Amino acid sequence: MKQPSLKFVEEKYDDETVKKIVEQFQRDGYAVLPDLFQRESVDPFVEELKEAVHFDGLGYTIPQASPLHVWAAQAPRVRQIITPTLTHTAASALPSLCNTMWLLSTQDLTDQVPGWHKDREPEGMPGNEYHYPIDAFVGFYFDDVTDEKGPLTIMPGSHWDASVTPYTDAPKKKVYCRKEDGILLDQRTWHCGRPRTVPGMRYLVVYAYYLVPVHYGQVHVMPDAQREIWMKQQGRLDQAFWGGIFAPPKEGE
Ligand SMILES: O=C(O)CCC(=O)C(=O)O
Ligand SMILES: [Fe+2]
Repeated sequence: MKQPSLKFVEEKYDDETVKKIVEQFQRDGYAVLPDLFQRESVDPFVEELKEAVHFDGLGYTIPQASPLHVWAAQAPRVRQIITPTLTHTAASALPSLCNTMWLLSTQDLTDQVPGWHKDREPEGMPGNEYHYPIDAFVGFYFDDVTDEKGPLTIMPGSHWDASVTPYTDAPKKKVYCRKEDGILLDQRTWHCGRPRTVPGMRYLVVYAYYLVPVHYGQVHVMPDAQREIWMKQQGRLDQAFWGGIFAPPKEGE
């Protein structure tokens, strides 16, 4: 396949913008990441997604081998914002893409639109002091989101204040982004999707990022002996121990 049509804004955010985004992320548990893509390139990309989507009998999917699957994950401004989002010690760790999830729905097929939930539990915040999350997600809707298109809805502050839950009167906030934006989310917040109420597909891809301890510019090659062991592991504990976040490729692949 030719290169996907989606084009990135290459220019990095200035320091003031990074500071504002990180402050909002820490306070509210989310922030819109503006202008990640060149706006006029988004619709042609959505046309390519439309071509790639197929119905597997249960729901809509995009083949994992399609270059479209992970293309948007590399937006330079997303890569820039992940490190200060997850640590104040920028020199010590590099951002890495650790999960990709497509959630495709229509007015009539809403199974992939989640109700209120948290993706992560707070990692111990008894005094409501802030702790960095160990990973963060960025969601792309590739659309100018309105009420009819199903905005992400979140409870600001619920990532650090356990008394803020959907079962209280605490405020719920719909997050509207434009097609060239993404939404950075702390997965410890209470949040939900909303179904689209007009014809067409609700596209959402969620990329999760974490920081890997790659110090002093060195990327290590896995020793052959470790690879041999990793390839043979079945259980998730052993797969993660030997290989990190991803399960090993099957032998021969
Ligand atoms: O559908 C949405 O807008 C939210 C999706 C979501 O909660 C998730 O991917 O964890
Ligand atoms: Fe979620």
